[in-house]
Amino acid sequence: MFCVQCEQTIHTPQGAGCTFAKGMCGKTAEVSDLQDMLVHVLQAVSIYAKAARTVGIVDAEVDAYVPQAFFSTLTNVNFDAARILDFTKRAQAYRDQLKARYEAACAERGVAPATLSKAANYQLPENKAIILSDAMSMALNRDKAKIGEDVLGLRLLCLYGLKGAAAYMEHARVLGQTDADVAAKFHDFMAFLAEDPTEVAPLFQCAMDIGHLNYRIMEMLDKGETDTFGHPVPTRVNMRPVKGKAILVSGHDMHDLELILQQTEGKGINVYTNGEMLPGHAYPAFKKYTHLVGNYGTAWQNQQKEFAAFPGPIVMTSNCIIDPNVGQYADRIYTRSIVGWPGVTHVEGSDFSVVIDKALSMPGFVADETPHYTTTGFAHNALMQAAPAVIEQVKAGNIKHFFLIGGCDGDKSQRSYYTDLAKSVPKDSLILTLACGKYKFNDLEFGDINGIPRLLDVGQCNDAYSAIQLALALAKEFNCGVNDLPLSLVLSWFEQKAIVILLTLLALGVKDIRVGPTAPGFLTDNLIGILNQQFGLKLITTPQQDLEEILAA
Ligand code: FS2
Ligand code: SF4
Repeated sequence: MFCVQCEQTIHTPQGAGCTFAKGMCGKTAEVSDLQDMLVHVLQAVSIYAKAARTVGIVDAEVDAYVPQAFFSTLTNVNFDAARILDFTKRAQAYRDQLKARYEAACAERGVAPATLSKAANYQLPENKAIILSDAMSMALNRDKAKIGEDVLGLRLLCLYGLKGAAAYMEHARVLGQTDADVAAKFHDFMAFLAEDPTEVAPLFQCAMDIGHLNYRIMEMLDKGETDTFGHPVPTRVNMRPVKGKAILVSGHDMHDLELILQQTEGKGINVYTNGEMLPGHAYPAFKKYTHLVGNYGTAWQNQQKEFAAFPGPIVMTSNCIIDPNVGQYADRIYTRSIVGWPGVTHVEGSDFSVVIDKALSMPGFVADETPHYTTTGFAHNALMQAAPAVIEQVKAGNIKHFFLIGGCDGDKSQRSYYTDLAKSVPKDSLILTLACGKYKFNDLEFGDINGIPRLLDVGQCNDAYSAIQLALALAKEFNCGVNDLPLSLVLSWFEQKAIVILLTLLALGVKDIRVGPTAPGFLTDNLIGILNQQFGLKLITTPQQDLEEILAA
């Protein structure tokens, strides 16, 4: 196995990655190799989807399937070898159908089909041992000695960024948002990467193009969420348990949260959000569900302790899942969509009876705890409504700086940096936050500046879109560029959604972003140097040093 896609990978020597029997996340070598195979076959589908478009064939089912199955290869999404293999077989079936349709259309037009690469026509062997042996030759670092670490790093930057974009495409699709042009570009990138590119410039361009594409995808997802559930409104959320039976919903999928709320109504079950579901409380469509009582737990890395203590079933609608056997709750955690853990019940379709029955059979919380609140829901509409007051305070000199401190959480001790930074920013600063990294400080009291809360939780990782909208609006008001604003972005990364958000910000020209807690293992010092030179991208140091530099700039 070779996997270097997340922050917890093995860093010594630089770029080493997880290469033994199991990754640091618990992914087995078998699952990792099968995921490499899945990526390979999905790229073959994309090669044919691209070719098919030249003869007018656009298949919406294929366009949806490729990013959906690709999503299963992100960190902490699917650890189930049997399901990864099923996804691969289905991908091959789609490839074969497209190939047949493409060749028939060419014959009909009297043109010769394009000569496509060997990779496009790979045939999955019947025997699993042979599949695994083939998969080993598809390891992402297979030609590292030939191409060098920088080219490999750039290929991985593109591939991992594209994985993040695929995840957001799937989240958008669930909410009815698809776009054939976006799908076409997505297939183009998959096909490009399947060719094992070796030139630095086109790879850099590809990374930026993926960033631009993801901006459009985040816009689609935002539309899907706000059209379906309304525009988030600032909402106080209780972070302590309430007496009664309980279901916990984690991940990013608001559609699943809605289904669970509908099906539990009147059944005497309280529903709690976890991790990235917290912003769900802010959507108007969920306000009518009084049994959506609060948020339980913090970010993904604490789930083995927190889920073990939760007296009800847990639904993982997307990333991040980690080994449920450690906390002995594998019999009451349920996976959805592309999420998988071997032996854990997977709920297909829209019927959550199995989860509801489990909740009814369990004790739930026996007593209320003293409430403790956090506030979420400062997505773009709420931010725009607050913008005139914010601008007034900026002009009056009461707000001097904006910090965006957000991204993924994780278990490295260096991540206390983000708590310390949030606590140390000057009192005349506003802090915007998003994604699960907010749990490093969203239970703290930051006060307000003349009625404007100093901590503004924008939402999930994909709600970076809202933060970008605010930055654009402020830049317009002050007649300057986004980089001229007193706005500093200090991001924490963990998995591939964060990589694509970083690419999006870079593609939009946002400069001087700080990233931590460590550099991605797949980026060489050389590549970090280039990103620093071109975009001013920096790694975090200490809160004091970074703050001094930011405020002096
Ligand atoms: Fe946090 Fe995990 Fe949001 Fe990431 S719950 S690190 O997948 O996408 O953020
Ligand atoms: Fe290692 Fe991260 Fe890959 Fe898991 S996802 S195998 S921890 S690099």
